[in-house]
Amino acid sequence: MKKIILIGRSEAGKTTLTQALKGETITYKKTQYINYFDVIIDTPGEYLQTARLGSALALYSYEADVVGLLASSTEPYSLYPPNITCMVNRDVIGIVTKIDDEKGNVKQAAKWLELAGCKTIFYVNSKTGEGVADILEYLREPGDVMPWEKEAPN
Ligand SMILES: Nc1nc2c(ncn2[C@@H]2O[C@H](COP(=O)(O)OP(=O)(O)O)[C@@H](O)[C@H]2O)c(=O)[nH]1
Ligand SMILES: [Mg+2]
Repeated sequence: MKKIILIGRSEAGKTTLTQALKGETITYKKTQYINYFDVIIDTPGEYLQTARLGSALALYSYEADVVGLLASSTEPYSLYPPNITCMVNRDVIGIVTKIDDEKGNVKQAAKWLELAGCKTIFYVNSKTGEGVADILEYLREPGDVMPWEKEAPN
């Protein structure tokens, strides 16, 4: 699996998504599976909340194959400057979290991630695991067997 680093403000849902991706349990086509991939680097939100976001991103992204920029549906404004992705020598994907929140605005969060430069955007509810399998598929490399593809034990 490719390794992803998660960036986002405090409360964006990085740690919860990390748990969901590491797969305490993940939901795929309505069935739950346990996942054992160790594919994630969780970061403190403070990186995003400083003026030096660009250099922090550039530095830490070297540890990973993919950078995931998070925006939750409930964020009041975006902390991402336009086209921040050009600072990073890695693939950058956008991840909208808390898509289940009634007070959230999923479209607005996705727009902010697009403005930041994300070409691909994923949508997740880390609490139920909805959408999490799509990110794992994106991180998949040739030869990787996904948890839901393993044969059921007899
Ligand atoms: N409803 C809902 N709540 C979420 C989701 N992801 C995270 N949360 C909640 O949002 C809060 C902050 O999440 P956390 O993962 O600690 O954010 P972090 O600061 O970015 O690591 C916690 O109370 C989580 O339970 C989600 O997809 N849906
Ligand atoms: Mg956290």
